[in-house]
Amino acid sequence: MTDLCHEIADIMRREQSFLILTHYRPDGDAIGSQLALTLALRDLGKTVEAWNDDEVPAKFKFLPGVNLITKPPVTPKAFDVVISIDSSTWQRVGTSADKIASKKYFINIDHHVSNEKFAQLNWIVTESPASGQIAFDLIKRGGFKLTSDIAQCLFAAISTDTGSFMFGNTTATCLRAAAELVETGINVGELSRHVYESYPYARLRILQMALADLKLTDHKHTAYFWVTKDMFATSGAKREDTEGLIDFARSIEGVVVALLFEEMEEDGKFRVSFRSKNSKVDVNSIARHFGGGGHREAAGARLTGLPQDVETRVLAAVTTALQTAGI
Ligand SMILES: [Mn+2]
Repeated sequence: MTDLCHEIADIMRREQSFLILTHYRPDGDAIGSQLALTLALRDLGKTVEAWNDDEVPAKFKFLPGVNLITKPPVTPKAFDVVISIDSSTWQRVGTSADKIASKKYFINIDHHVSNEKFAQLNWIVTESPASGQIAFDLIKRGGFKLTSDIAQCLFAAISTDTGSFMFGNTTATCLRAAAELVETGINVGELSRHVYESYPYARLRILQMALADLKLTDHKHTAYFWVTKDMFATSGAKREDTEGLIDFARSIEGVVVALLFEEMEEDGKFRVSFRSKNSKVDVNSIARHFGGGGHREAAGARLTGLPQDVETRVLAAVTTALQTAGI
């Protein structure tokens, strides 16, 4: 693929202290990839830290080594190597960025097309469905040991970013990687129960409220719904619980674009998630128009303004994209 893989593997062998970062509001790929690298480095006898501003979502707390992820410290620390994985921008690692006193090497590993190549060494594989698959490649080709602990983390990463091997980004390479991970002895059924069947009841409650107002537009090619601050308060759902809710809008027959509008805690701020079921509609470019980004088929953006205005602006951009695509 690229010899950046070997260059990074050499640095991992040669240097001693490491910091592994990923994006805030971490998803399965973020946590799984971050933990896999952290565990691989620990197995090499290295000093390694892993930070995140946000808590690990409850459903990923079963992953091996999850307690190694801490909040960034108050006082900045020095590292030989800082690796960011699955974060498309340096800003998305959150406050960790301000807690690094110094670093010799700065490495960025990611699969987002929107990656800003902010480090010294940028290993961006946009064909990879998950950062976990790039981490898998690094571990395999770098000559590191693929333990079943690491395999569990990588399987969780790849499984979640491919919608359990269901989305169009699921390639033969990805399934081969998954097969190798399973060969280490991991229990796929048990892992999937943690990841997909251990949701708090509050998540279903907020889903119930949100779906009550689901709307279709653009000749039923666009489905969208809202989660509001009121819904969070009434249901008791946490912010992390909205992950994956958009798939319910996406699952409707004939829907091409699914949107989830989420009202943030701060007044006038909104997070919009975008999904596309048609390769002709690139939601990454729609999200970029609003200062966000992601992948062609899954992206996000943060907008400010009045809720009605935010909704109108986003829907207008989606209508244009559908028309341009001839849908
Ligand atoms: Mn990812």
